[in-house]
Amino acid sequence: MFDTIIRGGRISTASDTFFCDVGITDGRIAALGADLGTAAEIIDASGKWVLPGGIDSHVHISQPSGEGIVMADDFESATRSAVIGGNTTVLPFCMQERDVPLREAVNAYHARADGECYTDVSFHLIICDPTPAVLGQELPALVRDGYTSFKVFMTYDGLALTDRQMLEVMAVARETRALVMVHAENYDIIRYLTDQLEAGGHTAPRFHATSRPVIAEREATYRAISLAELSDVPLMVVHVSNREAMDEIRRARRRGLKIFGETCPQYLVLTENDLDGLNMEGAKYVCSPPPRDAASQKACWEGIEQEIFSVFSSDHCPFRYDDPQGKLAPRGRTSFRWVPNGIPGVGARLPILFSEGVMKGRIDINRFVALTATNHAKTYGLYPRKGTIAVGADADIAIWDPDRRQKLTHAMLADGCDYTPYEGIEITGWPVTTLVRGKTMVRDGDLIGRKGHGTHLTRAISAYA
Ligand code: DUC
Ligand code: ZN
Ligand code: ZN
Ligand code: ZN
Repeated sequence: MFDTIIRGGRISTASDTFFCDVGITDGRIAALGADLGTAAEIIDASGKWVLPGGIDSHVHISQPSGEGIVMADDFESATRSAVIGGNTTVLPFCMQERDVPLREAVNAYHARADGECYTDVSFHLIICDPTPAVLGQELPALVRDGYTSFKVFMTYDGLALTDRQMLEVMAVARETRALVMVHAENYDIIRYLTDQLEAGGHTAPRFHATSRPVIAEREATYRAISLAELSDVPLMVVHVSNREAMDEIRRARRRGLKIFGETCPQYLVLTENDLDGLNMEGAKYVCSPPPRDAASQKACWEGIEQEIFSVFSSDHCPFRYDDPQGKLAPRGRTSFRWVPNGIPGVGARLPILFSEGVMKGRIDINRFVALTATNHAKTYGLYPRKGTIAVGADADIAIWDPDRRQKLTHAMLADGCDYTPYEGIEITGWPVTTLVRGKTMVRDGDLIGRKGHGTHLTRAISAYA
C-alpha cells in the first residue's frame, strides 16, 4: 500500500524512457513497475509524460536591487510560479552585504523564505566583498553547512571583483570543493560604452544592448576560464548569450578543463530588437547579458544540442514594468543605465524548452530532462536525491500533457510580475500536475498545495568538484 501511485504514464529520465507505474511513500519513490497494488491516491497519467520535476538553479528572489527598486517576487510568488511551470526545486541567491557577516545575510534570506515556499529551495552565495574573515572563516563554515556554491560578478558597481579577488575566492573553492559560478562581462568596456552612449544622447533601452557587446562577454569568459584553470577549480559560466563566449567554453572543455556553461530562454527566443519598443517598453527586455541576434540564438541552440551547455536555467530576476519601484523607478526614465537588469522566467522556462526544443525536434526528451533537472542536481550537490526518477529519490515529479497547445500569457504564470517577455509565444506541451516530495502541489493545472510545503535543502559537494 503506497501513499500515491502514478499510473500508466511514459517515464523519461536523462538516460531512459519506459512505461511503468510509480509508487510513492513518505515523499519518496518507493517502487517502479507494473501492478503496484493500491494507494490512498491514484493519479492517472495515461497519455502523459512523467518527468523529474524541474530544478531551476539560477533564480533571484527578494534580492536588494538598488535604491527605490524592489524585485517583483517574494518567495511565495516566485515558487508559486515555479511549481505551476513544472519545477520542484529552485536555487536562488543569497547576496552578501558589505560589513554584514555572511551568516547574517544567509539568515535574512532564510527568514524571508521559511514557510513561504511551494518548491524546495537552496541558496548559492554571492560574494562581493571577499574580506579575510569571509575567505578564511565564513565561507568554509557555510560550505560545511551545505551552501556549496558561490557566484562572483566581473561587472556592476558594488559587485564586481578584481581578478585578484576572483583568484582568492577560487582558492577557497578549491580548498572547500565549492563550485564557482561566474557572471562574465568586462566591467570597463560596459562603463566606457555607457558613458559614450549617454554623451551622444543614446539613452533608450535598446542601447543597453549596444553597451554590452559580445566582445565584453567573450573577453570576460576567457579571463574567468583562465583564472579557474590557474586555480584548478571547476567553473560554471552562467547566462551565456552568444557563439563567441560559447566557443571559449568549448575550447576549454576540449582541453579537459571542468568548465560548464548555462544558457537561458531569453537567448533562445528573444533578440535585441525586442529592446526597441515605444517609449520605454523595451525596458521589459533589459537583462544582462542582453538578448542578441538570430545567429546568436542559433548558436545557443547548437550549444544545447552539442552539450556545451549542461544546464538551462531561467535567470528569473523580475521587476514590474508599471510600478514606481520597478523597471522605470524614477531615474530609469532618463537612461537605460538605470533600468534594473533582469527579466522574469521561472514559470516559462520549462514550457519554452519543451515546446521549442522537444516538440520541434531539436532535442530529445532525455536531453530535456538532463538540461532542466538532472544536470542541475549533479552540478549543485543534490543528486541522486533530486533530479531523477529512481527508487529512493524524492518524489519530485512533473506530469506533462505533450499535446496541450496554447499561447503563453502572463496570467498563466502566476508570478508577482506584471508582464512576461514571452507573451504570446505558441506553446505545445504543459506540466499539468506537479508533485513536490510526493505531495500534489498542482493538479490538472490548479494550484492545490500549500505554501510552506517547500523546504530548505542542505547540499552536498558538486559531483564535479
Ligand atoms: N545577472 C544575473 O545573473 N541576473 C540578473 C542580472 C544579471 O546581471
Ligand atoms: Zn508576492
Ligand atoms: Zn549574472
Ligand atoms: Zn542571474
